[in-house]
Amino acid sequence: MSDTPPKPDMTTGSEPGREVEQEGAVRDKLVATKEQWARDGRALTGHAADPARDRLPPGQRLVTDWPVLDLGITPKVTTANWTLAVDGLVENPLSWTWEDFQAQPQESFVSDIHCVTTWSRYDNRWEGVSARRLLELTRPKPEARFVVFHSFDGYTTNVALSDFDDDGVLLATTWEGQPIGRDHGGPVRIVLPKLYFWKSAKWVKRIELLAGDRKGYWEVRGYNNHADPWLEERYSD
Ligand SMILES: Nc1nc2c(c(=O)[nH]1)N[C@H]1C(S)=C(S)[C@@H](COP(=O)(O)O)O[C@H]1N2
Ligand SMILES: [Mo]
Repeated sequence: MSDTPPKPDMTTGSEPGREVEQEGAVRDKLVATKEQWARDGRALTGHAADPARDRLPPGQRLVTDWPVLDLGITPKVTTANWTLAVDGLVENPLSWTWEDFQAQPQESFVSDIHCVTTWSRYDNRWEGVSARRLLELTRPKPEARFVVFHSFDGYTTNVALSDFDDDGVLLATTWEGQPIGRDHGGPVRIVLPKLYFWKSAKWVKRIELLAGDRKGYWEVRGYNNHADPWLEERYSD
């Protein structure tokens, strides 16, 4: 019943991966507002929708720009200091530099973004390494069922391995043919097109595979563990 895991602290010292300089500070007011939204059930319509019939999930509105949304810390990650660790319950843990990443087959995928703050943006062309390629190389152990993404700003978010091991899931480096900018999580961010965008970790530095689920930054603050926009899985029950 009282499921209160420790709040992730916003330091990166205990995580594998190179330290990078941070710019800015956590926007406490924004965090408090979003925690209030979760308590209020803000933007819930009470209706599910069918992605085969509709394009816009319930309670969403279309935008044509691309808003920047994060905790307020912008890590100074570059292609020179970026590293990625994939560890936990995998047969073949890996540690990549930018060059290692670029040596992998690159795939392209077009998807829509749905943010829990109610904006959606259609037809984003992403390019990068697919989650499936990463899993093929690292080979999750049979008991691995969950994934936690760790980012250079200290952010974390969690998904089921089955949601990571899915079509269109990318470690993305370009958007609309351009390198993803620092504000949007470049040089490498996760894109999970079937889930609300808070699951798509910016500035990813570590992907950890686990047997048991472990909630991330927003998930411990009242946001839904699964986050399917078609089912309006905005908040936890
Ligand atoms: N590392 C990191 N990733 C993050 C966040 C963050 O604060 N830090 N915020 C999440 C949230 S709440 C959203 S809506 C999207 C926003 O991505 P964008 O700024 O590129 O639109 O990033 C997600 N990934
Ligand atoms: Mo968000």
